[in-house]
Amino acid sequence: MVNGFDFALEAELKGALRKDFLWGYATAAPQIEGAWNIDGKGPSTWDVLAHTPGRVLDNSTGDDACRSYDFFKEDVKLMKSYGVNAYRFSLSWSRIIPLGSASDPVNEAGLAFYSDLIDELLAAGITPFLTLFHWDVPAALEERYKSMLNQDKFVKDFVRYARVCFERFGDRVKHWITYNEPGVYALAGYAGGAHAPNRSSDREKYDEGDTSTEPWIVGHTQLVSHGHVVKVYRDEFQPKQGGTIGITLSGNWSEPWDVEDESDRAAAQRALEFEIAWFADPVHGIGEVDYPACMREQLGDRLPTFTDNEKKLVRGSSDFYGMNTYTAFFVRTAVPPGSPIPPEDHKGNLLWFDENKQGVSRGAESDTEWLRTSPWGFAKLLRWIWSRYHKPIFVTENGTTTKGEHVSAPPREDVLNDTHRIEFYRSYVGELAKAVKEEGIDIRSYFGWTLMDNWEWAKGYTDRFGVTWIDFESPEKTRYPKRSAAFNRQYFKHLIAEA
Ligand code: GBH
Repeated sequence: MVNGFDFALEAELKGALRKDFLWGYATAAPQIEGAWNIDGKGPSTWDVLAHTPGRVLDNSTGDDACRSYDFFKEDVKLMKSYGVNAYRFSLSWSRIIPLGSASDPVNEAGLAFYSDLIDELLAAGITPFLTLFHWDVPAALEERYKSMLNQDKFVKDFVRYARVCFERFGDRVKHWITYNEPGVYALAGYAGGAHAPNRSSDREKYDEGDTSTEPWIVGHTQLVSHGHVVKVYRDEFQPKQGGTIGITLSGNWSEPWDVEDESDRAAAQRALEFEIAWFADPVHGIGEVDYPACMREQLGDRLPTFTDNEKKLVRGSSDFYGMNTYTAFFVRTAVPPGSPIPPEDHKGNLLWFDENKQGVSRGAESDTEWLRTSPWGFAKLLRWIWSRYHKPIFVTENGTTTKGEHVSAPPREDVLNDTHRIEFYRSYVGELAKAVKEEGIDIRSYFGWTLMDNWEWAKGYTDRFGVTWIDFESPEKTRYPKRSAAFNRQYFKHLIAEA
């Protein structure tokens, strides 16, 4: 027993993770910073969304969120008390360049905020991982030219923004991520439409957009602009700064509903390829640079093609496989062969189930519809990614909500004793350690999602993913550590090899 936590079952995993394994928590600027219009910050598309009635489930905004802009020093202290050695956070582009474009001025106050945060982290012995883009486009770029729908203009602006960040922070920051989950950004913002910039073919809800084409264009713009940024980093900064750079992809495991059924097995493979290989094949694959064949087959020329130059930019453009994953699903084929698949379909013609044919559940329920505890799927996904791409894996997000945390402050001990979340981390991190120990899969980091309850995008404050409970009613957004924070501290101490 270590501080009340028992690792008897994990005894054989002691020291399984490399001694320089990086672990900590991940966050995103719009979800925690607040200060949405302070010190010169320009509005982002998420600020526009939040200030449009009816777009956020609880009608909240991220105007204040956790006020991490004001309390970042407290947050670093909190992380230190949690025993982490790394922190992944995103930069708000419109805090750094309020109007966003390559010819717009930078905002020194915004740069100073991130510079101070980086210094504070380093002084605490915490390695910063910076994400350049976690979904918040400067609103001015959306207004001027529809941002990612205009690849040429967007590439120039994104490259210049990245360059400013490398110039100002690259002396101290050695871990860069260009995009967080380009696929989720493209689908939630341009297919489903619930995320910024709220584009979709669904005219009952959204004024503009075309679900059948725009997500694929936006995905392509992200891949190509990522490639350009990586080239700039490698040519101009990496030689002297010596850091690493890559892209983080989202992806959950998909399992056939009936493993005996060929059509279900094909569905599961399509699910993985539409969700993951969409980006991972062009970046990490071998052979001809293109999107997966099953996507081409279903989407035809609605899926962009890569020019020769784009192929060169994109292939090999990530030093590692950045992996965000949460859960697993059972899947079947929706429309049978021979019948037309609707042009709005963007997931590979699938149906989803919580139980398989034998009635086995995908896992324990969380407080979030789509999310169940499915460590078995994580174990399979790690192996699928490793065998298909063979790149060092950085797990950059993984975590859960848990029922019963919507209480008023101060939260009682039993609310803070988040056993469901502890079991989530115990099982997923245990699978990660097993994959390293038993199969030699090269895994180098683990970031829990997330440091503290936050503004969960279009779900507002209704999803609490944190290892810290936040009193959103209090002016100072009081932080209360949950027991999972203490659990992870002890667990990683057990799992990481001693220096
Ligand atoms: C991550 O995305 C984000 O990077 C992070 O900012 C966010 O806070 C975290 O997840 C928790 O949600 O409603 O059935 O259509 C994870 C990928 C993709 C998961 C979209 C939820 C919606 C499923 N997300 N998905 S559904």
